[in-house]
Amino acid sequence: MAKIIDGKAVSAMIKESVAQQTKELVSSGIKPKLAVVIVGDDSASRVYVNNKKKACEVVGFESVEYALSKDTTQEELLKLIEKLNNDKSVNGILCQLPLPKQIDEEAIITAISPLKDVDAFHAENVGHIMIGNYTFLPCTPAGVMELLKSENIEIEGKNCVIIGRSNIVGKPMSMLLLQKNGTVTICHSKTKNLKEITKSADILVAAIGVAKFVTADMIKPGAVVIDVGMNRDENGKLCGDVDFDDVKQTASYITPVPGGVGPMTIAMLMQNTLMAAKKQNNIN
Ligand code: L34
Repeated sequence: MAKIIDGKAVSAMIKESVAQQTKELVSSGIKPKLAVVIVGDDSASRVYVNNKKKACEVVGFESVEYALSKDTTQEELLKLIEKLNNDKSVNGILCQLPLPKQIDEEAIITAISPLKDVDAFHAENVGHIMIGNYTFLPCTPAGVMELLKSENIEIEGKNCVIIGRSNIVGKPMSMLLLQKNGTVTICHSKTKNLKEITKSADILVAAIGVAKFVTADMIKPGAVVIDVGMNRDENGKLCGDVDFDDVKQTASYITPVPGGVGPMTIAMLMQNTLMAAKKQNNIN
């Protein structure tokens, strides 16, 4: 039976450390500020954005929300981004994805100043991640790395298999695991013999977006299973990409949904925003 990795607890510890450092910054007159942009009325995005604003409050940041209607044009959004880029009081800009169809996500990500890009989605920051000299960590993959660290799970020389190749999770996740000397395989919808590959994984990261996709027969006994998915099951209940009850019998460690990777994404966003505020004020 797998040990459940408590993402809520690890996230609380990271936020505590951010809160401590924030106190010091505030006492020298600097209060980190995150601008959160949400376009449209996606209910999941609303929940995540609310969690982010709550976290800002917990760690002592200021946060400001820009909630735009679903018919917002790309030009209007670009104008807002430009305003936030030029606003010296704003340290971090987060534009919650997905965006409505009329807006080109790539164009928006590119418009955000790399210095305020606390998601680390801008090509410049992605490039830094690829080279290995990064300031901003991609929040979700960095959160996964923290979960592994919290249980002293070794990565070096391990077979690390990621299902999913998104720019937000799969691709940057592969870079962070590689940085720690894992042997990394990325699987996706065109992968042949998926089960054969996942069965070779010592560490399996599921970032597919299909409820309960990963079942026990796809797992090597004793594997570490990290669930990045955020779906609703047939009863409308929140669930991950991993069939938790099934896989927990076979894995050595497993992350739950909710309470696993989700809270970590938010903790790492807090860390990035703190970092942005420090950098912009020439502090270490
Ligand atoms: N720009 N867009 C941008 N940055 C991001 O880092 C994200 N992501 C993903 C979607 N779009 C984004 C998030 O914030 C996913 N994501 C995210 C953040 C938080 C949570 C889940 C996804 C979260 O708080 N999950 C809770 C449960 C939430 C619920 O009750 O619905 C959990 O315990 O997993």
